[in-house]
Amino acid sequence: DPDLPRFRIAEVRKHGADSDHPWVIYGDKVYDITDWIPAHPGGQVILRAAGGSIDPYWNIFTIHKNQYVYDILSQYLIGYVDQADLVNGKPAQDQIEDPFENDPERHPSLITRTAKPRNAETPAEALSAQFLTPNDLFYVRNHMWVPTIEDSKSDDYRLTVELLDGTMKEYTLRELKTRFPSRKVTAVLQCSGNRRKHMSDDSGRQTNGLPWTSGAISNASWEGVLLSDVLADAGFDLSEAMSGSSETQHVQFMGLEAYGASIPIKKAIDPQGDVLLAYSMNDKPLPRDHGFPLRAIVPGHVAARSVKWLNHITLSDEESTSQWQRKDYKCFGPNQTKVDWDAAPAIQELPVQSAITTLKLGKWLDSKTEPNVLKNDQDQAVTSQNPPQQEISMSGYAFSGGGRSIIRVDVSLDGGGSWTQAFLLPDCVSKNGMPSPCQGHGAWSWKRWVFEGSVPLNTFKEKHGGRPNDPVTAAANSKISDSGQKRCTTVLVKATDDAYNTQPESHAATWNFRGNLATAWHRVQVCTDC
Ligand code: MTE
Ligand code: MO
Repeated sequence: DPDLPRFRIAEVRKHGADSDHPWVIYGDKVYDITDWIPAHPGGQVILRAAGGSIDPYWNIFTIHKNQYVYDILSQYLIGYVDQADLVNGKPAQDQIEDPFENDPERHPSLITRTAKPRNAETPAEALSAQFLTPNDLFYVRNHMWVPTIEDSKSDDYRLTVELLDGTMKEYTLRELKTRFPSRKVTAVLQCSGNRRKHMSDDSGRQTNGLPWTSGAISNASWEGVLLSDVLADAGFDLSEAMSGSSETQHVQFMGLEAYGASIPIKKAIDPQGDVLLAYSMNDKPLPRDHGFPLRAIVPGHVAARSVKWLNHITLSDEESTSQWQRKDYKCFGPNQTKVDWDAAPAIQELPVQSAITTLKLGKWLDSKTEPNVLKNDQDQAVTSQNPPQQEISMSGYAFSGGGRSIIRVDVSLDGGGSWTQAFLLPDCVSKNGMPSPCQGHGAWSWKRWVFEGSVPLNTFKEKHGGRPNDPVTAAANSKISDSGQKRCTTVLVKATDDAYNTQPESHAATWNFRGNLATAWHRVQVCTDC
């Protein structure tokens, strides 16, 4: 409609989130979204775009790129952006807000997979160097921008809890900290996409999602209050739920930027489940990237359920309706590429996992000539020449979900032909009168393992293509020159948990098109030019 008015962008900016009539720009059009806000399925998050362009947000929430949504928006058209503010028919790039501009600074050693939104893995060396991953090296998985809460206002940060009957109760962070006993729980968070790159590389089949190697997992000590204490205070009947007769089946968590997920009520009320509303990480306030000022921690479950920037909890008879609950974080068979999402359950407890995170080659140990002992069926003692041996040392992590502990880590130096056991570090044992650093009722933390051994020269076979992108392989092979004959062997690791669950041999067998739960034996090729 050419008769509609034209607005300068400066005018649109006055209609921000705090105004009575929030406006947004889409393309070169201006919309008054006041009446849409209460009906917007994503809730108030739409206000994030108010006063500016909605395009960069729809690039994040791609679900909006759909005729149905355009039709809704068109009802709210009030005018156009003034020609003076347009370049090639669109607002100039410098006029469009960057949704990520207030994201925090990040440690340069994190391995960035995407910058906006921020997705970065913990560097391999840091994974096994310490039992508790330092906050600034903890992997980051953000679907959207990092919400900004000022430090000075964090005690007034509000969490609302809504029961099945609609009853609402509100808590400030100050109330949570003062009215409930604080708890510490040491727990791993692992993304369902950890090792996805191994799955696609080893199976030779593409997967959808970020190409994480072994670093979408970290371990920390979390402090907060028990979810079950807060639910009880809000009026939820824990004993009814314990008896299994509550209509409430799920606890839905919502984050400030519209991320959402849920967990079964059974986990939430389990007195040994240790589900926290956490405000502290490794004895420091939660960093912004990890959910400041409040996040859920659901130990033993896939990290997608540990919702950051938590501001709303809903008790419900159904799961969260978010795509991260109903789609995305599910697995299907290797043959299933067009799926009925509802046919598979959402990932909750994690399966058993392990990885090699450091690998060093040491000296060649000289060949030894050893006299053979005379055996019964021999009439002559012979001396045998033992081949030289390549020293090798490795370390890594092993972890299982559901609080199941790791009972054994098996290592092979010859591609799975023979096996030996790695040493499990006693991280959770109290030392010198000091209490154990592991808190909580389950084996929520990883076990770090180390292995020292040697590989006989004749184990190395002629070279068959390396995996130069794997940081572990690259580090191990950095001593090997590119020229000349190479002989390689594959070292690998697998772990077993206390239910005797163990990892699958191949990624091909558990391949799924979303690349979730890549837990096959971690293989690393080691080469020599001897
Ligand atoms: N919570 C919110 N609000 N937004 C998110 O994008 N990502 C989830 C989960 N909680 C996410 C979230 C996913 S998929 C993972 S793996 C973990 O947070 C990552 O937690 P971290 O960044 O602290 O390692
Ligand atoms: Mo994740």
